[in-house]
Amino acid sequence: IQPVLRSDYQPPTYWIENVELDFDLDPRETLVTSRISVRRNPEQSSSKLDLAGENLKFQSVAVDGKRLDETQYQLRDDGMTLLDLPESCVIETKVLVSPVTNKSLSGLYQTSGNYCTQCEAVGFRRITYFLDRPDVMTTYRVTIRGDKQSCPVMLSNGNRVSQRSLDDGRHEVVWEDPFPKPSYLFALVAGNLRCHRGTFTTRSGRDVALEIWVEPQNIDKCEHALVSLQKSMKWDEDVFGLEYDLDIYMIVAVNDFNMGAMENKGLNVFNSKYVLALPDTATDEDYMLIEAVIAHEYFHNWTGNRVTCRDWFQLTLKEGLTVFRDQQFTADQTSAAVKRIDDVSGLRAGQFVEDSGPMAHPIRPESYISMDNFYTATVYRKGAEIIRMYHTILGAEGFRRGMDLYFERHDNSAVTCDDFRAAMADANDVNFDLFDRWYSQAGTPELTVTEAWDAAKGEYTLTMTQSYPPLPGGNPGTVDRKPVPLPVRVGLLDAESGEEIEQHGGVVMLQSESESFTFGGLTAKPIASVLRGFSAPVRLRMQRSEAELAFIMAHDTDSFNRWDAGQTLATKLLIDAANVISEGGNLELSGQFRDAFGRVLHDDSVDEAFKALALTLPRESVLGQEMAVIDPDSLHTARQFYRQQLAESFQSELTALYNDQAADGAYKNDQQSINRRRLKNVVLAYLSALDTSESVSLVAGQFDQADNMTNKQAALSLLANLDVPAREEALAAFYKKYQSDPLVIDKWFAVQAVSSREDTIEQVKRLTTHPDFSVDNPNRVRSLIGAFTQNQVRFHQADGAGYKLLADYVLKIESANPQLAARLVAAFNSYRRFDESRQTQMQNELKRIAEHPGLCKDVHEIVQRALR
Ligand code: DPP
Ligand code: ZN
Repeated sequence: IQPVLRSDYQPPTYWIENVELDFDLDPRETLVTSRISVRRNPEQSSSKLDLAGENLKFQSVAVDGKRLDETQYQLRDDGMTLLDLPESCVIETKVLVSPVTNKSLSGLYQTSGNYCTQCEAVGFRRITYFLDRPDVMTTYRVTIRGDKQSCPVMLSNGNRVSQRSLDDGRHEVVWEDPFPKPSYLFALVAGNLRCHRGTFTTRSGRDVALEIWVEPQNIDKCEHALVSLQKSMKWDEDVFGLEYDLDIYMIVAVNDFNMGAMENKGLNVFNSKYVLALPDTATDEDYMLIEAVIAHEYFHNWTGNRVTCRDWFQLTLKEGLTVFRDQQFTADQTSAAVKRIDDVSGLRAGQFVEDSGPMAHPIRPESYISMDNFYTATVYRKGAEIIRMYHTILGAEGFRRGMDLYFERHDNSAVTCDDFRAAMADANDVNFDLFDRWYSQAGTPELTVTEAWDAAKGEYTLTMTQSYPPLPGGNPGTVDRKPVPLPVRVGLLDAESGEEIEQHGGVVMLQSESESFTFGGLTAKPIASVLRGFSAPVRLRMQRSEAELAFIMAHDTDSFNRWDAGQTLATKLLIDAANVISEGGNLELSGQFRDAFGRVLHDDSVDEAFKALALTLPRESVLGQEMAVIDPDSLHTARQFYRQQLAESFQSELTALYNDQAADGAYKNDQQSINRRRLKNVVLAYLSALDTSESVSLVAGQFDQADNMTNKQAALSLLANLDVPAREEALAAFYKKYQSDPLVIDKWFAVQAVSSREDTIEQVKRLTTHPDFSVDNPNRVRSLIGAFTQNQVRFHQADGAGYKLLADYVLKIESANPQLAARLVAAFNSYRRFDESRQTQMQNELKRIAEHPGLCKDVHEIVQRALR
């Protein structure tokens, strides 16, 4: 299989001036007729045109009304070549597609009996022959004919321009989208749906109809999504001056969806997980994610749709930027400090791992076999960090100037990451040439910081050095990597009082491999706070005593670093503890850490959400990254030991705190109540670590009495780890109560899959035979198999049973849903980080998958990268 290379980009031989699509909907034989008006690209002289097409049942092709014979075109598995076209003409093709048998959830498919499309990145070619590439932007007129009974609602992009009844029990709707768009933004939805409506008045006074379309039983679960959309529309006007352009904005929720959501012009299609919410069925985190994903897809209307990507290597142009925008939005709606901590935690847990393994790639990749494999944490989250660095360097106003120029130059066109970088530079008269390296190099840089104090001169010096750790062999992103520009936000604290030394706070730029920064006029050696707000996506290496870390935890004015100092301290201690365990020694809780934990517990100056984060120990997967060889068992034991010891040391304080929060009364949805629930459930988790009959009753009591899903799910997750009758009772009660709500049943599967119990693998195997388990529904597969792969201690069980389970499921689903299978198989990517026995077992499973006859190219790509 030949990879596609970034360096191979060629403009098309023809451009498309407009397209008319006709759909005669039928579950097995939907007839798609397309008429595309093409004109030869003036920069090209070829009269040949290659159209992409996949899984299409070809019927006919005609040019300017004349049907072509077989000498005039060539059909291939992946498309069609028209051999001799005039300078401009209309090409009409007719194909049949089969939505009901399409389990890949790409192209036109059925979900819960409704029709739905997914075209990004390359799904449009599964609907019709087309120039299915993002640099071909055109206007669409779409006619849909379908059965009145089964498809009372038929939607596509843009505005509905006509509607009529046909005489055979069918009806017809025509949609026109006035904005030119690439094919990946096309959408069609048809079926039995109901609408939750709202409006938004733009700042220029236009009324936009907002419509959220869902299956009838979900009509009462849409208000949060609607309000989130209204907030997003307002925020983008306020912060970026960006106004919505059509008169209607539709969102459709579907149950079977490979991604989170899709920003199709004027007609977003969402995984129902990111739309539907009631307090009884969705957690506070679900509410927050819904708001963030609604915002993300809405923000794409400008950063993605109006200005799109020239080719798929530029994906981070729209995704990194749009993730950054949704992060800023959420920060404004909630708490900037807490949001930053959550985002960096996510980056470290996911992207850092990706960036140090076989899938490490630059945010702008150089090659791919399947583009679907590059919708990654690197392109999205690291991409957002790169955008954040422009923002840090330029400030909010400078960044806005850059954005304004970007839209001024590139509205309605398909551009590259270089164009974005140039707009940021030109609007601010700043040189961003070196920033190019962030787009072309893979791996997470390490930033090593050392300090020196010159008492005689009153000067304090920080020396910063950057380097890239090696990546597993053969990765093109590792060749000749050069230093990247790093904005490092620094502050100095008075070592006596803990106060900020104001004149020395700010951003220093490390532009080369190593540089020293000196701060003068000091009377005593300060304590430095480095990389405040996580101002660059690096691993910070700075020798710190436990006392210094505790000092920063107590005094830093930067809340990110306060939290991070605690994480650094905990990481050091937990890894020491894991090493003690693997050597058969005895564990002791560090007194330094106990004191620090106690200070956080008693600190009334911070909000509850921050406190919840500061009291939470780093995840086992994050701890593992800091070990030379990941030892999942010792890490798990060490972390459990710390949780239990802390709970015992602070039992009365934790109990008092829990009771205080528990006295809050009925569920409320305001930010403070959300923060308090977050803290309450962190505290409950500590108390549950005591594993006494009182603590079990406390958790079981919360489960029984909870009037909201946040508290209920938190208690259920804790019970799921235990070996007590209350566990089975709670799981049974939960199932019974929510069995008709698939999103809640996903949670039921997931809490069992991430349980730390020793029999988790057996339970997961058993659950794969549960009547509610289905390999056709990605949410369900992710909630059981995907969640299980995140359970470090159980997935990596020494006998390899977890590995076999995963490999079996990858092989079971790969031919039907390659995208989903490829996501799952990536759990093996860190195999080189484990001991030899685990390495060998994972490698053997990878080889077994690699040798599977007819393996899909998505899985093939991940597996062959892992094995090389
Ligand atoms: N659905 C994905 C996203 O919005 C792809 N565009 O990020
Ligand atoms: Zn996106």
